[in-house]
Amino acid sequence: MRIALTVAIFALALPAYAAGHAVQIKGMKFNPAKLNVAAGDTITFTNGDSRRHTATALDGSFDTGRLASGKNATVRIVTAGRHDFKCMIHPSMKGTVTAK
Ligand SMILES: [Cu+2]
Repeated sequence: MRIALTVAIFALALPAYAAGHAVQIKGMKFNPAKLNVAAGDTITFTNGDSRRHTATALDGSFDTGRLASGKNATVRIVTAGRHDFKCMIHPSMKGTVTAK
């Protein structure tokens, strides 16, 4: 009952058009590393590695902050366009969100 209520409140808080996307961080990679979304959508990054990672947009449009092992963070993509992102701790880890 409590769970159903929480889900209902969460659903009401989101605009009707917003979709949720998921990115797993595993083996020092973002999976998927390239996402196509709509402006207003959310992306949940989950860290499946034992070390800390971030998903940080180079244009400042989103940042998960440091995610410890097993933790996740959800960001909203507000503006259309291409948003390249990387892990601030491991700069070789890269990805791209393209929002229309
Ligand atoms: Cu990293």
